[in-house]
Amino acid sequence: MKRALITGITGQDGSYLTEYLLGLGYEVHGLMRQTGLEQIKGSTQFGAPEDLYERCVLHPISLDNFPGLYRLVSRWQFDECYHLAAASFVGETLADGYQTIQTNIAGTHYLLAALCEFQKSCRFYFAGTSEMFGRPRAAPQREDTPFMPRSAYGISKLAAFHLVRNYRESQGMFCCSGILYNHESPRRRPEFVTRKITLAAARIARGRQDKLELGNLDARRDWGWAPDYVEAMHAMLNHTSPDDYVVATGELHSVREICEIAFARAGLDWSKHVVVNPMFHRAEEPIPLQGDSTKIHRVTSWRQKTRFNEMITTMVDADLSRI
Ligand code: F7E
Repeated sequence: MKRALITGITGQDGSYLTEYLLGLGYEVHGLMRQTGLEQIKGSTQFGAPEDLYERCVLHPISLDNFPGLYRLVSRWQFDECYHLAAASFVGETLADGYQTIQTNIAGTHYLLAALCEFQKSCRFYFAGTSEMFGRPRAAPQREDTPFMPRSAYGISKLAAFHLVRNYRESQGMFCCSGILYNHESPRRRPEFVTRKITLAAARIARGRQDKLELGNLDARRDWGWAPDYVEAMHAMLNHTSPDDYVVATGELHSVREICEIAFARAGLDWSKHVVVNPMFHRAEEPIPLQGDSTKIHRVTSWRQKTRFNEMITTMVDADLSRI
């Protein structure tokens, strides 16, 4: 039986990856903060099966606890480590980004250093992001497109991405980074725009809310389905050699399209409820964040299975059934 360690196990991706690996017969271990029990309650509230974490071994160690990480990897041998934990909100300003930069860079370094010391053969996945491209010079972006991050989050993820690559090249470790574009699900936290919209559409349909305030309705992103994307993480670690891969749909859609689909699914006319509030407006990139996943398609059998419309309607249905 293979044993995997997942950091950020209670997040959206962590919960889907846990289900996927348990289904493949893995023994799953998860890292969580000391406040983890509350987190677990929070994540089941967002739709993970109630008993999911009872089927795992949980370790209440935060990423900044270097001695704790050392003790963990000196006691347990892992075949695969999925490093998903991160501060992940892009809208945060640079001036407020100290914690994000500290956690995302140092946490990755601590984990890699501990694995390198005690179990160099453990395969390591790092959750990179399209935000490393930030304001790209070309679209669609591929693995060789120059990085130009423009948020504390993107900058910290890019520094960690380079750390991961260096451990691969200088230590010979099996380290992969996924450069994942936006990926969504009913377990997405409501501060992200897809879930903000599907939750509001459901609440409005149930008479719990009247208006939804959004930023730029013309903002476009390459949105995929989170359960599909965790399978890409596993595919990378189970390939014969380590590498970095863009994981995206290659399709662009706008915030307005999400509103149209989500509100129609809830039986509503979006234009009667959505209002623009400049407070949520972010500078748009003149060239869109749109990924080219040719490489992972060529190298592994991974394919995206769920399309945009189905993703949004599934999210609305989940929110309607919860309210
Ligand atoms: O924004 C626009 C906003 O906050 C998507 C994270 O997982 O994906 C995610 O980051 C778009 C942006 O996600 C609102 O300006 C308009 O253009 O859902 P989001 P994100 O910032 O793209 C990347 C790949 C990650 O790695 C991140 O961790 O929607 N938008 N109006 C809005 N966004 C929000 N949040 N709220 C609005 O009212």
